[in-house]
Amino acid sequence: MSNASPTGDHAWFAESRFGMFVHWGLYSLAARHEWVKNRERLTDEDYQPYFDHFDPDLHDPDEWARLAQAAGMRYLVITTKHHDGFCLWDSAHTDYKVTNTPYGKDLIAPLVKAVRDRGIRIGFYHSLLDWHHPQFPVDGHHPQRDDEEFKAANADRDMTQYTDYLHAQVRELLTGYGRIDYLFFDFSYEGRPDTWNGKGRADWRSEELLAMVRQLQPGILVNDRLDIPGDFVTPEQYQPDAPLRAADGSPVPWEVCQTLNGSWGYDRDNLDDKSPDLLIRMLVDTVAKDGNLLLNVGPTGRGLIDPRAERTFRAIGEWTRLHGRAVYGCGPSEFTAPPDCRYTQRGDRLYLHLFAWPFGHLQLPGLAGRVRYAQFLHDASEIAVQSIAEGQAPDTTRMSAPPAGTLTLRLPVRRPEV
Ligand code: FHN
Repeated sequence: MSNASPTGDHAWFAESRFGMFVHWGLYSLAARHEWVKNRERLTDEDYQPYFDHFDPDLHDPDEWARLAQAAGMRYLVITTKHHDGFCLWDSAHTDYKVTNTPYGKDLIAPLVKAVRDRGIRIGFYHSLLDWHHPQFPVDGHHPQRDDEEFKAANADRDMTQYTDYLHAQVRELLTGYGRIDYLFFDFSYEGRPDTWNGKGRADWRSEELLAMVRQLQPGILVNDRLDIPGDFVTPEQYQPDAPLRAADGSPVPWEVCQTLNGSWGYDRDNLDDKSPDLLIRMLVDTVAKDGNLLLNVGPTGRGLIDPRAERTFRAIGEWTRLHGRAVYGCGPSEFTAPPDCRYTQRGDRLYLHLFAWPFGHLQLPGLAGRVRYAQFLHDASEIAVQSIAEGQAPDTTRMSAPPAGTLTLRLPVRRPEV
């Protein structure tokens, strides 16, 4: 059962199906993972050099927007603040912000403009956790930490003051940059403040915060990580087995976020890249199950998207350029796809995605007499198939491998007469 009460404007979200997630901040300079401060148990002093040297001289927001567009991504989500508490905009509520680093300028406004100028929608990621704020519970994410030590460290910390700060910054972000389409609040599955500070559950004052968000940005889509139902559910780094449904069986909007290599922030030595083919199949699998894919990139400390990530996004773009009509605005089909295949459907257009070469004729159950012709999307050739009798399928012997990833056939079907 999924935890969502859809309120926001979902039309663009279901049409988009594919977005770019950008994790960028001081940790990008460390180039070892966005949790580097926590995992290496760095003190504020240990971490300060990344602040003192943050000057992304090669950053060009239009390059990022261009790459998102080239990949076929219809929205871009930027980390305004991650768990380390560093703010990418000129917040009036803290000195721990980009305008106090050598870079000295707001990073959010130019990116919002570059993204919007290319007709791409903008989303903000905002961490509920804050390892830098003096009132946020001391990070207790070390199982070996002694509870008594936690309680002593947190005894004089006032979560209410931190939550006031959280609300004030969200207000800044939602009033300073025009129309914002999407908001991704984030905690950490690895642990929660309610188990950290020994003072009971962390109180984000979620209902109050969400009401403010909707008042400031009517129609905005908010995820499900505020401890109360949001507009969409957020499985992370795994593909649900089927479309998500609420208790009453109604569809639940969802978005899976995936990394290119297991790290959200730039991780220089991490070579576990997912192939474009795998990522394309993840996109198709997600849409076939009525979801969106938010695919992440972690730019470098100098503001560049590294060449490996760029090559992957451009290869995906080769596929979306040819097959985009088989994912954008599509969803699951009432027909059952053959093995190693997925169906996506939009109206009377059924798209058959072949994840593996068919060894023989495909079985297309339920399609007998419903298909007038099939069309290979990657070369737009049409095979006049007068009809597909049960168990028959378009002649696949003439298939040529698409530039990347799956081959998509288009099988226009007439919906069963009601
Ligand atoms: O702890 C974060 C992590 O760094 C990353 O931001 C992901 C992205 O969804 N969210 C949390 C882990 O669930």
